[in-house]
Amino acid sequence: MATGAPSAQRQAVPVRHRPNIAEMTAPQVAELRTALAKMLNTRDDRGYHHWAGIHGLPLPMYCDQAHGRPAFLPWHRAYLYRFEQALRDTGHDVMLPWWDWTRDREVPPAYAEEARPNGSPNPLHSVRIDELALRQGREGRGDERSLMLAERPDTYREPNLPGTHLPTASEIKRVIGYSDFQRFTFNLDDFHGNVHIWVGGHMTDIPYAAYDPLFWAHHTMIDRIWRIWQLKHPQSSFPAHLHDQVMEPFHLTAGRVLDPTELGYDYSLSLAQVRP
Ligand SMILES: [Cu+2]
Repeated sequence: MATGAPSAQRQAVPVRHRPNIAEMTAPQVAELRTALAKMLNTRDDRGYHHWAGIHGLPLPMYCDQAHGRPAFLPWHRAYLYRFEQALRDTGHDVMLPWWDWTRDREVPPAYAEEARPNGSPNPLHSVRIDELALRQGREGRGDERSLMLAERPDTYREPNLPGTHLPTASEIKRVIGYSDFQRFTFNLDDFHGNVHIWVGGHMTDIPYAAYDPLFWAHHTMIDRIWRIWQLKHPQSSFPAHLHDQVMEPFHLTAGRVLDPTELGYDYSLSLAQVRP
């Protein structure tokens, strides 16, 4: 079964490239922040809280199907895709940026700065968590850590604490070398978890992680690594049982998200990265 290598005969949608956050210009970052601020002020199913809540709290927690499971990559790809559509629905021409933590070994300044140049709060820095999600966390509907984190209504980070580890370029290179999809998935899932722990604060807790705007840049990096892997291993098979599995609540099968270009996005890659 195809792994998502580009096919010449299907080019239904225009393809836009997701940017590296480190390469975005100040006006591009400003645009992203404006779009996110609008999404934060939207209190229906196009809003930030709706999308952040799908990952964990408020209940139900959909990501149960997506961590430590073979669906880890397609589930999160569908999730990013729908989130990006909602972000673009604000009327701003922005794409989800990725944070290459193998190169940029700190929280990107666009996310770390507390205020925008005009002095207003930077929505990439911190987000006020959904009321119901906080209440459910306090009631023990999340996990142990949620009980403590629910007392902090605004997402925070505490990066690089002793004992935490940010995956290195050579570690990720090794993982990309695994030709078996499931072996690749489970190893990448582990390294992805290391980044959550390294960032600290709400990112360490599945029920609240997606409220931190850095979550999206991290997972876009994970999605990009999968894309590199797909191009490097065009012959690798995708598990048949996963192919028709619906990634809930996105109404997309795993098979439907294999080729990013059919979803209207891609990543710019160097030849060295994708040469099989
Ligand atoms: Cu994650």
